[in-house]
Amino acid sequence: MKTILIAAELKKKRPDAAGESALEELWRLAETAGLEPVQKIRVRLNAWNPATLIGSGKVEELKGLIAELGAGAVIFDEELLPAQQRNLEKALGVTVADRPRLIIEIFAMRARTREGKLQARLARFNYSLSRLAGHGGGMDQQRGMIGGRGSGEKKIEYDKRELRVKITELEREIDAIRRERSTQRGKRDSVPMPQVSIVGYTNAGKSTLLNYLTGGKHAIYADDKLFATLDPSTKRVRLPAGGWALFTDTVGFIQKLPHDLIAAFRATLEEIRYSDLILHVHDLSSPEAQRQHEAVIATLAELEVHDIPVINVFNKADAVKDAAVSAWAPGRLRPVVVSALTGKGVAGLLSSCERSLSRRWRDYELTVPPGSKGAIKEIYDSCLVQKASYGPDGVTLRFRATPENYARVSKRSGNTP
Ligand SMILES: Nc1nc2c(ncn2[C@@H]2O[C@H](COP(=O)(O)OP(=O)(O)OP(=O)(O)O)[C@@H](O)[C@H]2O)c(=O)[nH]1
Ligand SMILES: [Mg+2]
Repeated sequence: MKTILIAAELKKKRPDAAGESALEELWRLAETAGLEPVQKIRVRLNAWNPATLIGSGKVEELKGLIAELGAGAVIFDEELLPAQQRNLEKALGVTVADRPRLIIEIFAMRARTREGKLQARLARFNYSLSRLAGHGGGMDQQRGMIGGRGSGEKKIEYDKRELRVKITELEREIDAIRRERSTQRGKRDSVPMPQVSIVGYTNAGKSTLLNYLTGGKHAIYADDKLFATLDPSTKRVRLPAGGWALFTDTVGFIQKLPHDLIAAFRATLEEIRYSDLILHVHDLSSPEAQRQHEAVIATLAELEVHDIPVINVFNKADAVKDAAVSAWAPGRLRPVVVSALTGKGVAGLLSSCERSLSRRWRDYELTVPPGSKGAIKEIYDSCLVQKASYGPDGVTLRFRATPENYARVSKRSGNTP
């Protein structure tokens, strides 16, 4: 469907590159959603119009453009109030949507696992419900839009009830899956390895990086598309000095990520809070790297991720000249520059990960009596073995581990910690 993209801003705001880049991103989002963007326009307004956002004059111009281009949809970069969306649809005679709606549709299209699909549906229903309930104005706004009370209002009440029932059902289903996952996490924790979360703006190269780290063994889907990954995947990665860590690749962030989506995907995203280390992957080749960095920081704050060490990974180094590396605030961010595509810098990145994770490690020594093969394997899996010597009492291992891991393996090998 031919689609016109529109970004509106107030005249009193100085025009900057942000508006243009938001439109370009919206273009890619529209393509990802299977639409055919044909034109992007920026309009500058004296004030926001409560009924149509852009005012009647601009609406008329837009109508002309729609006819001229044969467009079937208009998408706004700004979030539209429910009334504005309906008024615009009525005035323009084509589908009108906004950025949050588009992102929610993409999530619904691209989710693969059952949990991902349910979460995307939940986001969609919540979005629809908030549209029905109206923003702030409540029912009054609805009346204004529909032009009176009566059957329209009853229909809305009915739809709202239906939606609430569906939302409750979905939440229950998601909750069941979540409990299942926390049991899995429990199992994982029984051989606790350090957990590393890979986060970053969509298309930064998170999945490509995890693929490289696992030697391409698991072939996580990576693509030059927005939101290529919706369902998290966790892989075991060997650290340079030995020992393992679990790396989780997850859904990418974007500017103005809709709240309904964050709420619906909260369970998935909250896993980040359990990690020992965060790798924040940046696309160094993007002129928007700084804005993207800020969008990611804002989303992490919204997810209440605090106090976890972060390594700022500047990816796609192969695609830029050196100068770009120092283009913005690198000192403060202490970036580790890599190319996930060629593998350049990745070994150094792993060493940085190990250094960061090892802050909680201590030196231990343990003698495992003969016949406890399981215990030895567990020590090798979850600790950093430095020396093993064989004697009459069994194997004496010198290793580094977190205090929790030491307590566990020493119990397992029949020692009292
Ligand atoms: N030149 C270059 N391209 C890269 C590099 N890393 C990733 N890419 C490309 O960037 C695109 C996005 O990579 P992904 O790994 O899918 O990115 P992602 O961060 O997982 O993206 P989402 O899952 O959509 O959030 C793909 O086309 C990759 O081939 C790199 O180091 N250099
Ligand atoms: Mg990905």
